[in-house]
Amino acid sequence: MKADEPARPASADLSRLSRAALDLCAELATLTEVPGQTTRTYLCPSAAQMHTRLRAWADRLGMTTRLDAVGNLRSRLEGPPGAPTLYLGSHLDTVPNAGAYDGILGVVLGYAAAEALQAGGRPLPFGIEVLAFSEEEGVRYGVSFIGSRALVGTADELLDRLDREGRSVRDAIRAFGLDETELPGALAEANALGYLEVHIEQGPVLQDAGAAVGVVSSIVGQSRLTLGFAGQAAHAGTTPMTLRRDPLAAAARFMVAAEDLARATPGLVATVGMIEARPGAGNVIPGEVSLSLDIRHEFDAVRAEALAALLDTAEREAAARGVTLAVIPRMEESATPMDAGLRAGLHEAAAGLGLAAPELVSGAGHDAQILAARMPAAMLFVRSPNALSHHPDEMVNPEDVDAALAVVVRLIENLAGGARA
Ligand code: HGY
Ligand code: MN
Ligand code: MN
Repeated sequence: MKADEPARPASADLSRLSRAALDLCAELATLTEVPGQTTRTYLCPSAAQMHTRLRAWADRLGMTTRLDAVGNLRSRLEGPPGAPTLYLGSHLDTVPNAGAYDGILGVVLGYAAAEALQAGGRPLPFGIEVLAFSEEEGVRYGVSFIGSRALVGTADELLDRLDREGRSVRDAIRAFGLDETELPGALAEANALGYLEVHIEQGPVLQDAGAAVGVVSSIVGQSRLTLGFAGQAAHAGTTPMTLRRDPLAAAARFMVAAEDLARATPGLVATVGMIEARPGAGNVIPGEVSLSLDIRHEFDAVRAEALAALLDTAEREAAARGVTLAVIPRMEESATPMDAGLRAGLHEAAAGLGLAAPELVSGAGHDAQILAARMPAAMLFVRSPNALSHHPDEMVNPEDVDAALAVVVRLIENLAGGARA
């Protein structure tokens, strides 16, 4: 081993650690607020069970662990005094009826990387902090990234958001035994070395490319809104078609237009994931309809133009039926390029391991696009063999997770070697 070559843990150790991480993902998937499926929303009771299991790994490594004001679990290996921190991690919340890897794989691989680096024997010239973000999916409050936004100082504007039961983010924080006035203490360091997130790809690109891992070039921008169509509830049998003010008919035309536009616009995706018609009886023309719109594209201008066109369509279809339209913006995130230096570091580490690591745009949103506002941020994707996610059949190949851990550890050792004082 050359003198300046950083010590590297044997690949057998890395494989043992990555399998332990996978076993932990399988165990954590049973921690849920809905028996029989994996569902964990913001600060639900199972989040506390997650914290207990993750703390056990951190404690074994001698890491110092805390819960910050929004419920992010944060475990640190201290570096030399005054040294910057490299943040690793992802989110521990899930969508309803989720798989076992979205988010949490990046958290447990953060602990596995910390253990591998410790085993390398030589102290790092920077600190390591493993982050388990409390909320990324936006399920409970309709807004994503409550966890990571606390690290960049924008979570305070979410404190009054209400969930379906009328409880605010502030209520949820206090009910969990936390204190929102301590939000300033959640800020990430100003001179952080960076943020590195390992995450399943959740799509078909790496599988089609035959690659175990991929380097994210940028993360798409996304807009999430609620559209409320209001007409006149009436008798389904006695109300002639010409006298109806049917919001569901207007909403249906809008949904078809959204699919048509997305199919016709390269790289655009538009999704209506939730729809509710009230009063919700088969023999009653609905009075009100609310639906969600999630629209995304790699380029913000394309997304903005498509959104404007779709809102025009919604207005037109509503007006044609004497229906009113209310548009409630829920979330807006710009497309975010990943840090060129860390991307190059990931490519160098992968090449050093003989791995192809194609670059790809992330169609999913990630905490890395929030952290990028305050530090260099990068993501390493792990192949999704069946291209399925946000579904219980989400899967990974264990040997791909081995590869991902090896790339992350090698990158960090290279950063240490280059950054060694
Ligand atoms: O919806 C997403 O893009 C991610 O899963 N939060
Ligand atoms: Mn997700
Ligand atoms: Mn995710």
